[in-house]
Amino acid sequence: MLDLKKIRADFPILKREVNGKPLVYFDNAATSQTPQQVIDVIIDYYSNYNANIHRGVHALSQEATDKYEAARHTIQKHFNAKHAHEIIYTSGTTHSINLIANGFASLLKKGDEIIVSALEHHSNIVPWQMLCEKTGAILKVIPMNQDGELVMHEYDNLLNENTKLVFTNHISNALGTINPIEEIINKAHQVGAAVLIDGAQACPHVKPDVQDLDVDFYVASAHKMCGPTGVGMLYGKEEWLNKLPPYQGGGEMIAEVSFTKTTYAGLPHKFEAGTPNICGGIAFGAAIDYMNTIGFDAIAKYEHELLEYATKALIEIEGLKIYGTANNKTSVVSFNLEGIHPYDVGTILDKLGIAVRTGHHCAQPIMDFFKIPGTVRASFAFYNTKEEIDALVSGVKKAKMMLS
Ligand code: C6P
Repeated sequence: MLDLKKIRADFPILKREVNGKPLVYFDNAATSQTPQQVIDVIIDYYSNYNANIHRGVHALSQEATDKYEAARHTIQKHFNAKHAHEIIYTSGTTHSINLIANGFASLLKKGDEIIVSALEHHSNIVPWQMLCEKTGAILKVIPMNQDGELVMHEYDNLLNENTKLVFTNHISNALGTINPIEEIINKAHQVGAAVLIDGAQACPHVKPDVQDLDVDFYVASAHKMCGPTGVGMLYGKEEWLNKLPPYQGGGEMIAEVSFTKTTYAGLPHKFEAGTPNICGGIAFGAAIDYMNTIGFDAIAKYEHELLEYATKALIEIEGLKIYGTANNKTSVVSFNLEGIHPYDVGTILDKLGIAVRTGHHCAQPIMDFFKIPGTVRASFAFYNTKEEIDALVSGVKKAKMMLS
């Protein structure tokens, strides 16, 4: 059981009003809110030990370095990576994916194949298209069905000895579908392909074990799991990270530099050129600590209750259609009211203090599949309540009345 009163008191933003109404924040899939415990860590960093890391002998630099590296260990432990140097700090999921796509440019040749899923966010489509343009590799897509589930027997047909990389998200941002990543990983490994899983939408809800999954790469953003924006991580198996070339050149990522030859630093620094988001990295660790004190089992159970409660109430509204009806899904409800543009519904909800996302959710191929311009997406976090869902349902009814 979650102590909702105590949890909500941790989030100062939940006390504010929007348009004269109490804020109901249901845009958690875009970015989650930040608890005071993480805000305090950010304030502490800039108030007491702001300094560049891995560079100075002075006390502030050493303190900042120690805390930044301690946060890397927190991330390692959370994802159960074998080594801390398998955790690369990045600016977020998009950066992590581009780093891998760039690295694979030197490993792929014409005719090699990359498999992605039909449920991908644009950040999981465009970098692979760019990689294919560069290398002559071919992009193949695992199709989806009307429930927003991947058609797994089609995946079997796509895999072959030319498959070099398989890429899917763990959970779809637009529909909430939880993908069968264990099966995806096992089958890809049977043909010798590497697997990258985008955990951006999974990490706020579940605690992935990268060794147990035997995944080659796993990526996430801090801002979707109670941390700040502009920081994220890439987990990569040591042997894969050693195989990939550096992404960017600059300070920090070198062993020695001369005008005739430069040698690169070892892991993880080879992939961390320049001054990183130091405060962000430390706060990322604090966010993970915070979420673990709430507990991922309790989070998943409560969010499932919210999902069922919202789904049941919303489908009773005549003319409302939910997109994404997979058996296995997380706390995201994407829907439309018949004949009404999602943007108009979102605008009315905003007037009522309810924050939802509207549009294609950076997943245009999913919207094309359903032949719609977009949806209204309400995404719930562990600090949301059933009373807030009641407010959403009555807001949607009001929007329907005003716009019909
Ligand atoms: N989805 C959403 O509203 P960044 O922006 O790099 O932190 O994350 C990109 C990203 C990658 N994969 C998935 C599955 C995602 O959901 C996102 C971000 C947000 O759905 C903003 S578009």
